[in-house]
Amino acid sequence: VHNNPVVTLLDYGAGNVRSVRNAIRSLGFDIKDVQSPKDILNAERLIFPGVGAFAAAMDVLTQKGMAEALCTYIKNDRPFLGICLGLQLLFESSEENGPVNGLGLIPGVVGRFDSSNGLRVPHIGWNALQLMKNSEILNTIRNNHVYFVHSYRAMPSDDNKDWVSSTCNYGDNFIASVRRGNVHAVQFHPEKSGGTMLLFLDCTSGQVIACLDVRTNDEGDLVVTKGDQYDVRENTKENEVRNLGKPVDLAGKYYRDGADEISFLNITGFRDFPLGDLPMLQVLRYTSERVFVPLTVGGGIRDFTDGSGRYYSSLEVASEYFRSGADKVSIGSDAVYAAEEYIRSGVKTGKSSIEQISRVYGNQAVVVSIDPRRVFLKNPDDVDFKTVRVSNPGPNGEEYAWYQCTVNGGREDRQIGAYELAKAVEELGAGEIMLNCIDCDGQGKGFEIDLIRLISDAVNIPVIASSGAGKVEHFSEVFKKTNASAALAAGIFHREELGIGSVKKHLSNEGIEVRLTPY
Ligand code: 1PR
Repeated sequence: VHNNPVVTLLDYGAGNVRSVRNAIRSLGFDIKDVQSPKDILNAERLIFPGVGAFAAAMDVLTQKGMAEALCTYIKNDRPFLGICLGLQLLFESSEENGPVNGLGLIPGVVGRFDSSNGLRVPHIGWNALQLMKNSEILNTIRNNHVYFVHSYRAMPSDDNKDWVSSTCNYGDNFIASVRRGNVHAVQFHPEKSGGTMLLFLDCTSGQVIACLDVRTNDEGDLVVTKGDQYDVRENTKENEVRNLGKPVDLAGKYYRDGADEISFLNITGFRDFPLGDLPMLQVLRYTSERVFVPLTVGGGIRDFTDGSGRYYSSLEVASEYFRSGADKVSIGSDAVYAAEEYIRSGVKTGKSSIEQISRVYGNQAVVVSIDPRRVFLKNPDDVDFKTVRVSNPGPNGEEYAWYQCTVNGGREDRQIGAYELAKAVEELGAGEIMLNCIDCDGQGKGFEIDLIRLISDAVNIPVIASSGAGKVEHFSEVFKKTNASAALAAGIFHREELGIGSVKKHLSNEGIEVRLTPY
């Protein structure tokens, strides 16, 4: 019998470590899960992919007696790799919901990035490392470009300079990795950094995201579909759901083509209970086995009572998505209700899906998907919502517009604008905004620049521009004219009118930094 070498994995159950598991397996290791402190002490090599919030992780580690075992293991210079929060926990304390004490192995306090001068937080994206000392694990990363997603970071100082093996610049120079003897920890996500097979040529400021709208067709098969202003049915007598392919296959193709992230939207999630929708969970499981860039999933994230009266919180729904392989969840309708309630009462109840999920999994795991419709106005004072002077006047010469939010896949209008919603959800703890526009969806005429500029200037969290891409120039336009961090498209990729590679090549030629892949 051939036994694979074993990696011991410390997974305390607070989030998605599926991609770490898959990456470990793809390198030919078997995984042994830590059940007790003894498993830590006996590990031959230990990987600790920290997920969730600092305080919650420390609580679990302390309660289970694992904090002490970890300290002993690390002090004995046993082979160790901490990832993300698995790096932060090694420090003395964190300001995240704190101060909260950490394991205290490395001098320093983990603090939040300072967003007061316009820096977007969380820091999400591919960035270059500045190597400070030799660390074999960094040598496997070509051109030093790696994927980060975090709001908190530790800073290099005289006290911890023995540890720091690389730094990265985002607003300030923070610790990207540490190394002492056999102990390694990284703030970035090696399991999401394309593996060693990807050639990173430059650092990103424009990310390209492929979006897969998924739903069950009339035959009961889960298909990737695509709307025309959100109408996904064909214009035929049968009126069938447009079918553009299989979700797992397409996600794999887009990953190989160089997508920086893949989004799945379960577009009928607002009416079907997603935990009843096992195929979607299966899609995530399969995809995360072969796609090593971040996966976002949305649709139906809200509190729910099923047919038998069993209540599920939105947190439970999201947890199931994370366990199945999602890195982030995207909330549509429920974010609108939460924002309306927050604006009305001025009170953060802590109970909304955004607050619950970000508290446990961190802000960077919570995306809010906005589905606005443009409403032209003759006079900006006609509404109480934020308006813009439009670049292209409306059908009756209107020079202004506001962007009205909708719920249930655009089926119901609400009395809240995209601007008001974006500000409110940022305050409630959303870490990113996926900004669609129903008018532009599927039209191929370009992104709604006025809207994207309005929102990307209004918030400090990253904004993904979505809806309307039809040619490569639309991508460069949105990065040049707005502060969007990423551009998302669906139809043109599904219909193979444009490849992700050619979009990135164009962006690069236009002087916009992208992560290029060797394919
Ligand atoms: O409300 O939390 O259950 O979430 C539902 C999610 O499903 C929301 O994120 C909402 O945007 C999405 N959704 C609902 N109905 C539709 C539909 O099309 N009928 N799809 C829908 C939204 C829009 C974009 C699309 C871009 C780019 N899809 O994601 O991919 O517009 O398209 P293009 O490049 O072809 O122009 P909840």
